[in-house]
Amino acid sequence: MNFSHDAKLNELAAKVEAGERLSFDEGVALFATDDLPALAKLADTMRRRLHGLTTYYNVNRHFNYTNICYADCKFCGFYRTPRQADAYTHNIQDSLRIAGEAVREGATELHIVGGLNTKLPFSYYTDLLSSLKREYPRLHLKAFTMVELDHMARFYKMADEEVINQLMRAGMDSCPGGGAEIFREPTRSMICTHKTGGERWLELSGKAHAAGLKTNATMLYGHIESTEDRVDHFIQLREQQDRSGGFQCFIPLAFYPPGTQLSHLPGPSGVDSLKTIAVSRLMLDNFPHIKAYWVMLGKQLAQVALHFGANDLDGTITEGGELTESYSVEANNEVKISKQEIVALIKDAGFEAVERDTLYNPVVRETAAA
Ligand code: V47
Repeated sequence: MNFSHDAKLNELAAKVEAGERLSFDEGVALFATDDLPALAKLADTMRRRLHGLTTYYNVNRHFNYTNICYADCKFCGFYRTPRQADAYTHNIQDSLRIAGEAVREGATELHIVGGLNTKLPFSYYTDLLSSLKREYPRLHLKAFTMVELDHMARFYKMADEEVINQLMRAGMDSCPGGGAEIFREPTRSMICTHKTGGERWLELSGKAHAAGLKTNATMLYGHIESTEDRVDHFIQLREQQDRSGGFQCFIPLAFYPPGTQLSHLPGPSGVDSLKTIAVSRLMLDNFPHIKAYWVMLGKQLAQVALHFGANDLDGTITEGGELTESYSVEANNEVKISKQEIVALIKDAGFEAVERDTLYNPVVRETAAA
């Protein structure tokens, strides 16, 4: 089927239709195309084969337990040093209050992440999880990135498996996909010198999967990385998924420059974001879900991204997420969307909205307003 003025894209369309895996060079070629409608069609073909018209969202809340972090990543506007006036660490009481609000608003998931804070004992993390689980046993705790797990293993001198097992016993149900950034060197070291390396991030994902956890994966794009860095990132994730199989969802994160050490950069354009979503859908043939994260894309671009291969809009999120509040491209950093608004975005784009839990099971509510 020829539907593009780009001959290479027509060749790749045949491969995608036959369900064949795309190579590194083909990923680079997809990014190079100017035929955006044809790229959208290709990614949408794959998305519809996997999910039909179903587009997922969830009712969740982000909880950032501390903003104190020693990693000093150049792209991050969230972290503080312990002496800064607005540095904080939430205690268990704060956490229970925030989780309680989330549950009353109908949240099925609490997304828990924080900085690398050397003042905390390991028991801080297990107490946090077990208190939340005790009080709200039905709330899914999607907690700690591979970077936090790596920090715990090294700082508390524990085996990776021991860290994972103890956190699981305390109540960790799955892990979010943060901290992946860009795996390839030298780019990774240029933007996050002191962070867990790419290989180690992937190794820990494999160990989390082996322990029975589902995890997500992200990629931070639109800063200093090259097209080759992005495609390499997809291939490394795809190979890890072949090995361990526990990734649920890929989330491309559009770089938001204000307040960071890279604030002079423009961030990605709308076209670049749509291409990145589409190419990730096509390259990550063993990832079930691609999320258009509206907080970083903006609601309108996230809606359009549903036609470029994305099948998930993430969640209602609501306040209490200091990390996301300082990032959002939405007016006045407003990180808020109602369930009705997210459903309307999906329907208006021509898709069917399905509320999911963290593990992509449909959520059935007793009342429409719940
Ligand atoms: O790891 C940091 C990114 C991530 C900036 O798993 C930035 O469902 C843009 O991982 N501009 C944290 N992005 C967020 C994250 C996430 C979000 C939503 C859902 C899930 C999930 C995971 O945010 C960090 C980093 O890659 N980030 N600074 C910035 N200035």
